[in-house]
Amino acid sequence: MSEEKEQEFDKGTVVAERKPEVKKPPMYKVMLLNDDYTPMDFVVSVLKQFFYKSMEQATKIMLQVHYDGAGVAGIYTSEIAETKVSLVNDYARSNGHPLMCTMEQND
Ligand code: TYC
Repeated sequence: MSEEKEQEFDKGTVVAERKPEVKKPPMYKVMLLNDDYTPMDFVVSVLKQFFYKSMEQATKIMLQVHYDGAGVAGIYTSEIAETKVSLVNDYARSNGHPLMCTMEQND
């Protein structure tokens, strides 16, 4: 029975609230790490192609990684995050760049 239906049957009786039956899945930050060799425009193209960032957003994230050492490309469920990490690392390697993409749980 839906929660709405149950409330109708309760007819104004005060009932304890139930905890939600579905839990949010753990989420993972997909990170890009800085290095001294990958060209900036390659990193920007990765952020556009794999993380659907605009030119502006991609440039901002790339510069954050360049100056701070790491930055968040996106936040996803485990399977999607794992897939992004593999695709980006394979793409960087097949283009001869050492760019590293990793994931870490977002709390
Ligand atoms: N530091 C690189 C350079 O100066 C640029 C760069 C940015 C590399 C972000 C990796 O994830 C990265 N060419």
